Amino acid sequence: MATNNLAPIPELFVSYESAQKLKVEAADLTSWDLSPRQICDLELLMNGGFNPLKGFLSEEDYDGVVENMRLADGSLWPMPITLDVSEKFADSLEIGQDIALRDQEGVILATMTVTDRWEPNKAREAEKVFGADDQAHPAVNYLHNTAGKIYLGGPVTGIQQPVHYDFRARRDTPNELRAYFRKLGWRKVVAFQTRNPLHRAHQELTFRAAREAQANLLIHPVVGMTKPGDVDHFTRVRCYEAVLDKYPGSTTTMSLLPLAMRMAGPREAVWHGLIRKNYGCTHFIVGRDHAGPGNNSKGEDFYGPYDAQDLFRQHQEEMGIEMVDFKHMVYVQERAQYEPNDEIADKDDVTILNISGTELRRRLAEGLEIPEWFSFPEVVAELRKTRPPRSKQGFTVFFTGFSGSGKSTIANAVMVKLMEMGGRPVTLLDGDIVRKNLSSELGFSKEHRDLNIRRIGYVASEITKNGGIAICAPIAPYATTRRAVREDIEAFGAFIEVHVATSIEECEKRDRKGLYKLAREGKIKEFTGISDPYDVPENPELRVETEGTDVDNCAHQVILKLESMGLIAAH
Ligand code: PPS
Repeated sequence: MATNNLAPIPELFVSYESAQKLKVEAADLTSWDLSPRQICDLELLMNGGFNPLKGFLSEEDYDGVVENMRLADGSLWPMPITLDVSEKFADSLEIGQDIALRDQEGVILATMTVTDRWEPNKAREAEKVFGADDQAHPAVNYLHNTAGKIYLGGPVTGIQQPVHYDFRARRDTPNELRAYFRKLGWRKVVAFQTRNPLHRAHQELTFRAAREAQANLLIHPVVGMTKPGDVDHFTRVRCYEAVLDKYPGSTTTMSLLPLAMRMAGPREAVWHGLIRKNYGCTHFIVGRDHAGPGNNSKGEDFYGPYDAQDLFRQHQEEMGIEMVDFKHMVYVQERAQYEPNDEIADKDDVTILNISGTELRRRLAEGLEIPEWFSFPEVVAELRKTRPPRSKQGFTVFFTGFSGSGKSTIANAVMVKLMEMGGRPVTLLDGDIVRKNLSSELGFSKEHRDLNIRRIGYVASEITKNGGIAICAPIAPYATTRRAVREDIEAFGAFIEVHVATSIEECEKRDRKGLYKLAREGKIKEFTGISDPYDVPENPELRVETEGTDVDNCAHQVILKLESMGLIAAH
């Protein structure tokens, strides 16, 4: 591999003057509001990151990419970059028509001439591109459950880049990075792709990779979309900034890549390489299980640990970017330094230390020590700010059960006990109160109940995200809706489902509000437990029996559960 050719690469933008004109003209076109993932794809299409693509893939290109990683003209391209839309939108178009592509605020970013419209075989795409039609794979899940049914293809004319307000100085287009490398005389550049915070082992391995390739180093983290559950990019970028200071002066730089990852392992590695080539890099670090999606639905890995390296190696010559294998770096206590695991000759005589990702998350969650040999104090401090110990994080207690089961009474008692302890704000989202305020226009059909619960879930997720305690007490009769709310909330903190398991007979006997009588008389329709279904929670965090147990005791059970989960400090 020689040095890089840093001539500018083609972009899809028109000149500034043409863009102003086109923007006015495009206002009259039929518009497609891009999804967050499509915005990421469009940005890299327009700025040349996805060179040689000239737009969203045509059907012929798509078929080639899915089948054998090649565009119709034979060029290597492993990932389908498609504009998925609803059937209704697709049906409203004529082939050959220009459409405007808008961001989520309605700003026109580009126009596209629709040359192709087809219904893809998603099962085939999943099998070929991601290795299995298994929805445990985040991209397969996206393909089946988020992506539209129809794909549109056609060339794109770029008007403006998507607007980013964060870390502007750290965002570069391929041509901006190329110009930077040209200016600094960086003729060999090794890129490091990452979606995780960097610790000492990463700093060591990236620096070694650069030294081996006699190259400069580009830390090129993805800030578009990564794997659900990853540390948010704001925190990560602050961590990267801290690590950047640890490299010898002027050897290393960092730029943020607005890519939407697919976690497609081997194909993703090749895709990442092609993108870095466009950004002017000569070398690319590929690790064990590069861009791995985690386990499949049988609990096994989707790809072999070195499949990504193998596929990259097969294609690297054609790609024009060379792979540097990732070394698994471990800390050797006696020598107080990181060394590649496979180069340690005296393994039996030394102490090798390592902290796994799971162990790190546990230590953060419990506020335990994270040693200096593992990470930089600045990085740990940033992570602690975002992931405070569980006893300082927000959480949601979600009571569910029949009307009159005692949900509200227990929820009130729990609220008061938590307020007595202090430390975090507590909000009660009681079924009746929510229906008077947030959901006053809703009735009790399945659709309306779901909407009501999703609203409660949304408010609770915001409270949880901001470090508060949300206590919800609706009937929430449907398991699927409860699961969806759980997923929304668990992105930010713990979700504790409490089934108030009072039997329907007992609720009816108590009939505190006289509603059961009316329901039996048919004066209230769709009454849960009488004339409407209730899915009993299968695995709630806690089930409380109220028959023969007083309210104080029920509330205490909830408090004990919260303590055992580390959400409130033991007292
Ligand atoms: S849901 O299903 O979760 O949206 O219901 P929720 O918002 O908790 O509202 C339940 C309260 O509304 C009263 N009510 C009914 N409940 C069930 N079915 C029907 N048809 C109905 N009509 C009115 C009832 O008082 C519920 O209050 P709680 O506090 O649960 O007793």
